[in-house]
Amino acid sequence: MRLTSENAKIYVAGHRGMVGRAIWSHLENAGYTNLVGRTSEELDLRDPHATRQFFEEEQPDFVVLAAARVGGILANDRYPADFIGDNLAIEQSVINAAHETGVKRLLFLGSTCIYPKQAPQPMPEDSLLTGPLEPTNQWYAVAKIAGHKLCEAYHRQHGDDMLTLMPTNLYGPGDDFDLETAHVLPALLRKAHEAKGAAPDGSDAPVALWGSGTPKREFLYVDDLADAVRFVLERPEEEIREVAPDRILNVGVGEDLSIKDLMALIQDVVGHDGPIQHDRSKPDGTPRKLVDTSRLDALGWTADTPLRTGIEKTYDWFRERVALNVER
Ligand code: GFB
Repeated sequence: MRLTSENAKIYVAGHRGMVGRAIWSHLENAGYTNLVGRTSEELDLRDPHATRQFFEEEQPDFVVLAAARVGGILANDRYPADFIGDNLAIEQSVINAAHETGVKRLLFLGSTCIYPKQAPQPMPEDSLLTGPLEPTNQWYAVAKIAGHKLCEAYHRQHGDDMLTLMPTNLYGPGDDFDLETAHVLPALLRKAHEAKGAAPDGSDAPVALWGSGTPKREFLYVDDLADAVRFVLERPEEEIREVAPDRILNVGVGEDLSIKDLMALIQDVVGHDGPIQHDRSKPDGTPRKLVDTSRLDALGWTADTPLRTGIEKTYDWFRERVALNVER
């Protein structure tokens, strides 16, 4: 028996971002007709008073907190105050308002950068806070750890049904393709696309790969995360308590690859065979962050979009929407 009825009012915080948009359409397709969203212009979630007023007015039954300031390794390293400050403010506003207005379940989305730089691979949920963080994204990581701890604290002190999903690196339609702020997969897709035939002699121009290319990353297609969000939202509390007494669940695909191999796969999808140049002035970040997915496996969920399929879908979206605007 699932926790959520079809007319349950579900507030998707951050419904216009890559993740929130995928969650919204996935919930609609699953038959949920009572979804609520606000753009950041309509409601600044960093403002606790405006957020509380919104919760009082709308009285959502369920909340998915996908709103966050996100970005790739360079953005995290360059804008630490934004990454820790904005995300802490959003979490405080939304999680506190959910508690104060009696939301049935709040699902908070974190990120696997919260685990220690040298965590055992694959990283189990209980490796949290067992070692130092990766410096480049410690700001975002501390904010996401605080958000998870706030959910855990409300559960312990007040019995609130709040829990955290920890997705691995996400990608897909609606991603950020700005080369300064993007994550690696969309950045390399755009670079390879724009380098095709761009050399003076009409051959493919070189693509600049940041760092050594040796770090390994795991990539989860955003629609699979959206399915995991729906799946966990529907789980009865006793099932959650059984596998995740500490209220945290990793979401991943169970395999990773080096950035170098990702580049080769993207070149194959895009049809780029120019040279790859390493920009060693850029950071490698954490050497690896593969997540242990045994808790979600135990609940009966696994991801099902192969990496190549997800890259092809993302590239199609990019060409239809982003490349044209950028080229214009
Ligand atoms: O995806 P990414 O920016 O973030 O970088 P993280 C992953 C790896 O790809 C790093 C390399 O080793 C980068 O040096 N890389 C190679 C590139 N070429 C590029 C490029 O053109 N652009 C980018 N962006 N990377 C993020 C955290 O860490 O993971 C966030 O900073 C969040 O806070 C996210 O947690 C999930 O995977 O290293």
